[in-house]
Amino acid sequence: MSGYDVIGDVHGCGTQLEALLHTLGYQIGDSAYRHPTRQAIFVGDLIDRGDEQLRVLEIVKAMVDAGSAQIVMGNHEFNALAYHTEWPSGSGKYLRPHDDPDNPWSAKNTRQHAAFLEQVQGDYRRRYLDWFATLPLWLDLGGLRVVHACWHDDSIKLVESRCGSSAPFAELAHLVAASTEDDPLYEAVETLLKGPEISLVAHGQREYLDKDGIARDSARVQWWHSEARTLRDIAEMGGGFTTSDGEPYSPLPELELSGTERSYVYTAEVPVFYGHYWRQGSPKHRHDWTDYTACVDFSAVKGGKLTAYRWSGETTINAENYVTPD
Ligand SMILES: [Mn+2]
Repeated sequence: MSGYDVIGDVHGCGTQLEALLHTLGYQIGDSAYRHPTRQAIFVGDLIDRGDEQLRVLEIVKAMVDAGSAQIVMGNHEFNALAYHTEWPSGSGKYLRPHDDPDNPWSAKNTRQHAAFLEQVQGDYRRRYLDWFATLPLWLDLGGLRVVHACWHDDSIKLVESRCGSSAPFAELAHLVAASTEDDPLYEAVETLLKGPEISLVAHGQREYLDKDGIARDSARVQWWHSEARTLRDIAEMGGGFTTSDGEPYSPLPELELSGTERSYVYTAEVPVFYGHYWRQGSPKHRHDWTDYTACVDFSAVKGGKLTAYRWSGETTINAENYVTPD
């Protein structure tokens, strides 16, 4: 093996996936795409939104089964598992609520999952849900690391000590715990699959309106900025520059972070690749990568390009190694 091609969130974009695999030099064999000397790694979120989800699942599972790819779980694979798991058994309730008139999130969860429900049915659905349950939450391959949203040592240690595995959801009890808000496993899995957030209100700041006009009291943590030391450095507010009262949002203060907040900042000197963050435009902007972190999600299903990072043993990220389809 001469290296790995880390492929961003596919979100059901089958045509783009095949174009990218061709650009990277993968060829279809009897059962799966392969490269003579390299292996693909998927960062999760194969499903959600796009209209070729079944095709994408067929391509990627065949590659994983053939040993020509590896994959980590994304938040949408996790959500699908929870959506389709009835708990307690026989209750008509699900770990991710739906068809539940008493639960205000019920209809939203079904709307978000509609494309999968429509496209992946019957035996196929069972087959791919069973496969999702086997996916690891992270991969540590020595010279590089891969996770869907955030590499966080404390969360990884918690999953390992609690579940004894990086792929905990073949056991139903772990899926139940990870769907229970006050369980520490819930927090750890949220951090790895959705990324950490920081409370602005707890730091004396006001709520802000995000790009969809929704009032928010917390911001995304820019865990990839190894130099981040203060609230201003670390908080990412998704285009929110107005308070929830419609006033301009003043710059965040340079407040010190707590120990837990600081623990999210990635300071290891091992390249880590992640998706999840819906980056826009060219992958070569410095915002999207640092010496040791590289985002590979460039919004394939929202008009961006499905993107890979071609890693060949380098010890620091080189933005020239991002690849998009020809
Ligand atoms: Mn995601």
